[in-house]
Amino acid sequence: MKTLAFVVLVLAVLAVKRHEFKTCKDLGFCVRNRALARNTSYKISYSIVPESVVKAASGITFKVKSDQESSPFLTGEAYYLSNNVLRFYLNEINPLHKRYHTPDDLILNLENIHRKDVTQLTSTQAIWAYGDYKYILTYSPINIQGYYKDSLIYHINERSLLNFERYRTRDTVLSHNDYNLIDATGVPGDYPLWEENWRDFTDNNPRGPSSIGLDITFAKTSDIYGIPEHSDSLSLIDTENSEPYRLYNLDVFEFELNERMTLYGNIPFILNKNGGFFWNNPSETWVDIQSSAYNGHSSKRIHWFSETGVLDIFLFLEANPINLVQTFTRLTGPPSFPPMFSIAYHQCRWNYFTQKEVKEIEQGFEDHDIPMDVIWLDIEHTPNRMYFTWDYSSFPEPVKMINELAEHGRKIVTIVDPHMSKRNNFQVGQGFKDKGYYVKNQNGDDYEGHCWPGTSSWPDFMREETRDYWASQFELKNYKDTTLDVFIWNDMNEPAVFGGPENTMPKTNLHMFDVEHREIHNLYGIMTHRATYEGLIKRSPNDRPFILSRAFYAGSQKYGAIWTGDNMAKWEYMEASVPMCLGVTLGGLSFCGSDVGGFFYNPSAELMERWYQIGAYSPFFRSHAHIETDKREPWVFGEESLNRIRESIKERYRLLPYWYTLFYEHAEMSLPIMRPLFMMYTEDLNVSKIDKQYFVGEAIMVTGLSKPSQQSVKLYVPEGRWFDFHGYKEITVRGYTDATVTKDAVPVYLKGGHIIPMQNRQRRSSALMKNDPYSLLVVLDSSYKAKGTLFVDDFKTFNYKNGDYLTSIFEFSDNSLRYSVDHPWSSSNSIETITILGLPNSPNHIRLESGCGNQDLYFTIIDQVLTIKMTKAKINEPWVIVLDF
Ligand code: MIG
Repeated sequence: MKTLAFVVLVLAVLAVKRHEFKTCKDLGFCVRNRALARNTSYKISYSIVPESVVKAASGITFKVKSDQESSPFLTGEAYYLSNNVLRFYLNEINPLHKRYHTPDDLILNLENIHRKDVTQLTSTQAIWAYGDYKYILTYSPINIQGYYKDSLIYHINERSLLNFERYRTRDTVLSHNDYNLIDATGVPGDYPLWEENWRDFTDNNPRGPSSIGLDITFAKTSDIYGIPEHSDSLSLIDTENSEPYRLYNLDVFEFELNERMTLYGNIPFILNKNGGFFWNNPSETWVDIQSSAYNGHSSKRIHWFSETGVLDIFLFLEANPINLVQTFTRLTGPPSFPPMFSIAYHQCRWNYFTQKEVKEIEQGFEDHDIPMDVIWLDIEHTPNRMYFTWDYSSFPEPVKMINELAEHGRKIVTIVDPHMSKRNNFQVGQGFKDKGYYVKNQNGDDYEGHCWPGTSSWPDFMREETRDYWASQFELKNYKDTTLDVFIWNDMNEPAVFGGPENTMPKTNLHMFDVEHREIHNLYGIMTHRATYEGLIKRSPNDRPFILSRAFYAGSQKYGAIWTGDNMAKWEYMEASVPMCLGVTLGGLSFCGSDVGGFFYNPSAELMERWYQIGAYSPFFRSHAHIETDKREPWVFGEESLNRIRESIKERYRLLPYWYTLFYEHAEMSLPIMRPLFMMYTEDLNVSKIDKQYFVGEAIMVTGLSKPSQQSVKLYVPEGRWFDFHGYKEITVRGYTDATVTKDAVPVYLKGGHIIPMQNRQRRSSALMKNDPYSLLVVLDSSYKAKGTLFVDDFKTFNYKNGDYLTSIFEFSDNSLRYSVDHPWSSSNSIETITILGLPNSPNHIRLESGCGNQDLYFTIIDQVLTIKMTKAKINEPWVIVLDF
């Protein structure tokens, strides 16, 4: 096996190698910004110069000075956006080096968003007040308060931690008067301003200190959420006595749980129930959290600081957390609308080594009657990890293999990592080199590092021409022996570099000729993802891409899915997969999943079953395993396990119409798919910390498990009417309860008031369900009402944007079920079964009041579950069914 050398090296350890990663004390900017916050005798004070305030472009521009200096050193801008967001920006007036500011079109979507004028401008304040939203920017000392319905939601720079370190020459010492500082470089302490040495690495930091920091206090707040990705609780914890939360995309090998350590992707967005804050800075960032009283109420004091860049913040105010996430998702989106196959079940392993093995795996799914949409090929399908090419000794006829899968509606995903082999027979790599598109080292030469192919270089995805060139590699004429049934996986795009500082590239590397890697690090992953997305669009403009990425940043939802990286086949990791994806969802990225089964180590049969049961309720549903683990396809654990795993996968397929409608609403309206309970029950204080239990959309509430042999689980049943999805029994308890758990399923509860569209025929892949009839599961609330929607299109193209789709609305009230077509489309699918839960008693008779031709309705009532069979109802024709009692 060609990978053996690496694998042995890599698997020799059992836990995260802490010493391979920096802590706050290893970084000068972290030490001094934190010291500033802790040592309250040191003060920085900045003010807006009142005479400098100018109304411009529907906002204001101004200059900012330190109280220790006579002339301003910062230029600023603030404006209100029509989505009720306030943007506030500060940069140096005359920096010694240009400071990196992420171009808006790289991350943001400002389409249909316009600026709204400042509503009041005085010599001391600028005020924006629109309806329920009000922002007050006070000039001296500079601070901003955000109000929703006249209640203070947050206060920015309340603690005067605003710190803006200007670029300077080495001999510059910023004078200060006792404890009154110009910036945090004046805080006494043992930290470097220029070169930083850590282990064997030297960061010679040639441009010197340039960090920025700011605090925000969330008033009347006992829980605060966001800043994914961390392997910790969803409600963020206080960090006063530990490390702050770190946001610096890294390949953290064998990451541990309950940690504020950084992981593969980061989204600098934080929120409570009414307020959100986006720190738009892609350099290394840390966040400290402290609970303390403010104006006599519990509050959360948050301190942000980044290594460099400009200060560009977005303030959000909304009626509830769903709207906050929605506005943030839209501002950094919109999310891509994934093709149907990609929300079905994926079978992956490092590695399926040969064409023959792929065939056998598919046959296994056929033989065991398990639906499956995609088989994945990890790095071993390439010769010497030269991506975009096939190892023909093991995959002699890739197109034949792909086409045979496609006959059953199935797809292939191949891995394409950003590290490009330097072997001289690798044409794609040679192309990047010849064109000068690689990231440079600080001397301006192509940066070379070590990764899977051996010596490698990394495309500079910050450059548009590099992204274009990368994108063109996916065209069928370039990516040989692929077809339109091939989709892509971008791994290692933090970027991961073997043996590099913290397993990534040096901060002194250069992008776009003069931008240090330090300035853009957290953008590298999303730009890889973007270039690949553009590649699939270039390959076939009307087909919706699917791309899985490991690294991410704010806005990654535009390009596809992410997963939580290299977890372990342990119960705790399965349990943690829920809060981890919930956190990512709060950052706008709903298309999240964990490696089902756990990446490292071998899961027991029971763990595998449980992971399938919960994985079937995560937006991205893929089984994956490390190269050294035992085989673990659904049938290797014996008959009983096979039956349970098959059933959980089939459950996912039955619910695909519901999932697909949710993904459509995610794409079109930026609504989150997975939802923590605090989002759904903003008034219920019991739910603020619940993060092992969550909603899929509004109708389904799932509870994860954490232990083997679990026969019951403590869960919380909020207000509402509830039914068990497995068996349809009504749940009558409320509040915390010990729910019985069988081996066959995790608790899945249906919330009264919703109608869930399903497809109940059993097929081998989602594509083959295209013409299948639909079913409606009507779950009545206590006033015997329910409603739902269904979205249907061709499952794969952008034609829906031109109106080629159907949406229907179904509503049960007054003993009638009304099916209406909201947006018609030529579809021949029918509705076959209607199941109604929660009727007060049994109807005597059921009749069709209008629509769908003459037909008899057959119905049965078993255990208070009413089932109606229809024979001629089409999904594109309205009808009404009446129940007579
Ligand atoms: O250094 O491509 O997280 O899913 O199987 C390991 C091999 C590289 C890490 C990914 C994992 C993938 C593996 N990759």
